[in-house]
Amino acid sequence: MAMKAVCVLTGTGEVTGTVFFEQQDEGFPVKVTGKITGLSPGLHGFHVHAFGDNTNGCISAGPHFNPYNKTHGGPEDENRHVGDLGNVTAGSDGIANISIEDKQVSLTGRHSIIGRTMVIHEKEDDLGKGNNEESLKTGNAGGRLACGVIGIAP
Ligand SMILES: [Cu+2]
Ligand SMILES: [Zn+2]
Repeated sequence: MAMKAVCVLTGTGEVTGTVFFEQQDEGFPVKVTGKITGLSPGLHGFHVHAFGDNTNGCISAGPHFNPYNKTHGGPEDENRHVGDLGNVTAGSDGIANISIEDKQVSLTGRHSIIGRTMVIHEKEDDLGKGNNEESLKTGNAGGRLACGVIGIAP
């Protein structure tokens, strides 16, 4: 059986997006698809953050979702936050088409991402390779352009 989730991202600026998640039989990988518009061309960090709280905007979502207490990394790394989905790439039209298959984010179980927040960032995520302290926490991805709470989809 497939489990599906959806997230509508909004912020204080131009950036908006919709992201879809699909998981078959509680297994991996989970498919993440969708589109984000209004971005500057290039790479933008894309993560699941811990809380589904947007009361003071995207900042209320807290740090990257990290149930195993690891350091920040890239999606292909063993050592990463569960929420580390890496970067999405916007074209010269400011549109990022998302097509990711991830082996750690899950829509079921104890560490489900349902009810947490998806965030798109101002800058590129250095995937923990920036040689400074912040790189191992946030990937130096900068401000939070838009975000939304991940919810159960039909
Ligand atoms: Cu983030
Ligand atoms: Zn992280």
